[in-house]
Amino acid sequence: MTTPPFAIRGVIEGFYGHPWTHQQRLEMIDFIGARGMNSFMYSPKDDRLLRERWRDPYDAEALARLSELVERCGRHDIEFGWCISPGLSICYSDPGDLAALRAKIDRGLELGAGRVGLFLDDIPTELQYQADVQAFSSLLQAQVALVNAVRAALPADVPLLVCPTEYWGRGTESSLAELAAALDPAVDLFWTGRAICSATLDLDDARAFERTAGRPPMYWDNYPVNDVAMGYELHIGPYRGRDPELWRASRGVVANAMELFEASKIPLATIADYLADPTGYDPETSWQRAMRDVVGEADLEAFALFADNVRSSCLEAADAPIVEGVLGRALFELEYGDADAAVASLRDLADRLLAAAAHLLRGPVANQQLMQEIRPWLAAFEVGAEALSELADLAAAGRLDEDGPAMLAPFLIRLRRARVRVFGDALEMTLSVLSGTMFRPGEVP
Ligand code: LTM
Repeated sequence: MTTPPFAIRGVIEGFYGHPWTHQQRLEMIDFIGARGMNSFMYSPKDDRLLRERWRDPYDAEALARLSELVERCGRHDIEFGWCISPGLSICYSDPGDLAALRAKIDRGLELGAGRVGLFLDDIPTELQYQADVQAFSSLLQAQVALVNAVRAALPADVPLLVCPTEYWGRGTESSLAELAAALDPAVDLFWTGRAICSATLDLDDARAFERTAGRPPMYWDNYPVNDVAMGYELHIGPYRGRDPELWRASRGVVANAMELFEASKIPLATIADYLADPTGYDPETSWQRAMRDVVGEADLEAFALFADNVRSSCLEAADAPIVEGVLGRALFELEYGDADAAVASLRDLADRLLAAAAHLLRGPVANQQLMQEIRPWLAAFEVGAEALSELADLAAAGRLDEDGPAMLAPFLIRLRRARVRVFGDALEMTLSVLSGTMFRPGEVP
């Protein structure tokens, strides 16, 4: 096997929401280790001991758990990244806070962490304490002092990875240049690309970052994460839009996962494939393999059909290509062409979707935990399948115009109430037109 070109390839538990359980973390380390990844970064936003209560020491139980994670990483040659996010409340000029931070980092090192992460993302963008306003000319200068002090206190062989407060953009920003020029050159910087959730990660942008910052970016890739405002999307689609040559100007990539643990495994398996062989990577082939691995052969057909309808994410141009394709063609044929063919294609699609939904929701499915996690999307999938079935019946009876409003509007309402994104816009737009029902932006009937 050839050496993967990206030096760092891994997963960051860096989402907002319920952190994974200890058992899930152990399982994820096994999962990514089996797929050639070599980094697990532990930084759930809602682990209070890492953010809100960053000064507090770990108790014995927490230390034992972290130690077990480090040990499990060691079995797979995975580096455990121990991270801390003090930026919500640290007083940069207070020696007591610096001492508390160093003491906490020392605990991480004693556990055997291979890399330290100092994260300053999602914090106030102005200095908060009067003492800091007097001591530093800006937040950036205060952070430079903090990072350099932490770097100086770390053993030389322990890498320090910093997530700056401005962690996305064009890579040409003067603030990035100012920060990077003042930092110890040994400090690595996280970057999420052009956006917080970037549709593409390009070599040209990485090179721009490298010119500005004097070091290549370490990518914190916000896919498949679906926290905060993205909570209505299920990010199980394949990794895409990442330059095959990105490794030429980057330290590596860690992917921020979803709180939905089982569901995360599918896209993460495709990310592992890309990172192992970015040139040979084919998203759809990798995706089929990932679904087979996580879902199992027996449920693959039903699951793959469902998954095709929840592709919506910052990476994907098409939300639900199979349904969009059949609907678009059938509506055209019903109006201007071969109505029988249109009815047949709608009927066939509806039956396949109904069978898949029934199987995944109520059948003997191997990965029950996955079905539990994604239940809201499966339930909406079934409502959409029922709507398509009704549409096929109405079209077959030639009663779309007469009965469409009464028969289709209830499905539209149920889909709207589901508050999860399935079928993209295609189905709701069709039901809206055929039932003569319109909702205002944000309206939930
Ligand atoms: O992306 C970064 C560096 N920080 C946070 C993440 O913790 C969060 O999961 C993502 C997605 O919402 N956005 C962030 O800003």
